[in-house]
Amino acid sequence: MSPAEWFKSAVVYQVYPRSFADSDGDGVGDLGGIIAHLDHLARLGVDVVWLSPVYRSPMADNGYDISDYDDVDPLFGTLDQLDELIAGLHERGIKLVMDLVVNHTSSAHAWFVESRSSTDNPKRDWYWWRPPRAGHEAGTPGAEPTGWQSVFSGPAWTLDERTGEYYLHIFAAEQPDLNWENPEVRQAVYAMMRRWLDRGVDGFRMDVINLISKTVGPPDASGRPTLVADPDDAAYHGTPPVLNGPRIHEFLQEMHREVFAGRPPGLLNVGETPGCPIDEAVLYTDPARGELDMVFQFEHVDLDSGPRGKWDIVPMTVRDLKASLARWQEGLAEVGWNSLYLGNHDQPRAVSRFGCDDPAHREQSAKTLATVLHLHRGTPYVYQGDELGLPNVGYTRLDQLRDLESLNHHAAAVAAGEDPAAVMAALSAKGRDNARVPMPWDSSPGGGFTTGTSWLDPHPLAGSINAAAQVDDPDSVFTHHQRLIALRHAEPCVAHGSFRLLLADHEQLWCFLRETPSSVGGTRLLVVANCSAADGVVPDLSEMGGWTTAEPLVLSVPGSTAGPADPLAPWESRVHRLS
Ligand code: TEU
Repeated sequence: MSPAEWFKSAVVYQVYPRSFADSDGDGVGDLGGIIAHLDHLARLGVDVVWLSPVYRSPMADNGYDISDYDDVDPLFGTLDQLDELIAGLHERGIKLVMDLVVNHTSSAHAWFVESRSSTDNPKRDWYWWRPPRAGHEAGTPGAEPTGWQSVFSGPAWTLDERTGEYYLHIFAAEQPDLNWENPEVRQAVYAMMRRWLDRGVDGFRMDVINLISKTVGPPDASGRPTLVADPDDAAYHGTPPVLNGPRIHEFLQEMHREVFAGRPPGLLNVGETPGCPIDEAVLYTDPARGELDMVFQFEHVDLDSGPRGKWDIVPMTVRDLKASLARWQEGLAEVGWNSLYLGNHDQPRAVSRFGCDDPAHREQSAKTLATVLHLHRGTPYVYQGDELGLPNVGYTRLDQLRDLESLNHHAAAVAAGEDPAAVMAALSAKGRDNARVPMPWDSSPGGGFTTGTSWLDPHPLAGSINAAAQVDDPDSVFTHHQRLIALRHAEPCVAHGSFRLLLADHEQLWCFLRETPSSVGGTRLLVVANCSAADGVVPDLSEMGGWTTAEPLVLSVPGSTAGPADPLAPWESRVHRLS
């Protein structure tokens, strides 16, 4: 493996700073809290920490609305503490990847404050400003330049009264989109990225990076390129057509040249790319193209979304899930690289969504989800709390929630006549606050997250599901993650072996084979997992050819003497090395 491919045997842990650990008692997680828990990360065995934003921000979207890319928000601490975190991680052999949010800034960023000040301000064209639609008075319904809807509900354009023009925001009105067509914008972003690398950061997780290239048309009367001008065009309405735009690869290759080229190997750049199909992911992650190392694709986390989107929850089966991941294994088998994740700060808890949060099966299903994820080909991401098997909270009331995405959706859906109870049920199942519940460190009141009152209520199960209860327990979900991470570090086949799905049509079993060529050892790793509450499920493995020995490597039921083809208990999984 070349040094540039180091990330193929690495595991990344995502820290959502607001909810990880609070060191000053204000009820909000901070850098001091992360520094105080670095040994938890070292003990787990992870190689990289992805840190969600800690930059200055009005916190409209919990930091994904940045007002100063070069400073730490006082809520989280200081630049000196960030330097201490970088040093503390590096001392433990752990890299730090920062979240890079450059599709948009905060509306409080100096760039936007200047841009909005007048139509002839030098930074006017750093954002997407457009006049009201022809024939419409500014501020009247339908006067927005296009009929696009924001991801966080409502129009994707907001009128600025001072100049009578609208500005584009794919997300919240507090998150105006940067105009990447403007080379000044690009160069300012690249310079900022270089400053962070010079400070010792090891790369970036690039927020919605495949949205930065908008499809533009001929200049309008003001000389600015049109976006979708024709109201009869389907792209004029609904979700903005900004995914994987016409210049995205050009921009990413320019970024690579301007920021990363010439730096020593060892950096990690992962793009968050909603709506990215496999063929685009190959282009993004082909090392020869100099764009990204890997991407977060969304196919599997959109399986339970119906035609009306995320909150239109539809049934999803194990067959759907394993088929989706297998498509991506096959699609990026020869060129490119997969990230592997089941949860993050935007998703509901994996064990509730893909496993089983019935107390009888929660722990086993959390271990088995980890087994199948970590044994796929790609770089696994562990989201804080998922290493403990933390389930969804079970929200029942709107006042328990804090996330603007959920609160905006509730307001819009109820205003549109939807049943408030059904809307609340969807928010409880898929709302982002599930992932943002304070990390439970011990069984003390509040779970050891803060000595104050946490910004979001502690998990109701923190008394029993917490780090202190698991780190020394050989049968815990935490320890199971440790074993999986150690296996990836010790067994090259986990990182480099081919992938072959077995029993593709089985409704309960998730089984697959990982193999390396005989020229490099000829290792065969077999994963058998029962992703159901059914007991005694027997895997028919005749399709894969036999074996003479089947060394158990990682078992969700420690001490099991079962072989690969023996019956599996509910949510039991086994990894065997075959010869
Ligand atoms: O999320 C981008 C994204 O795709 C969101 O639509 C996300 O999937 C959605 O919230 C799930 O319902 C990124 C960040 O991860 C997210 O936290 C930010 O809110 C968003 O961009 C804007 O920066």
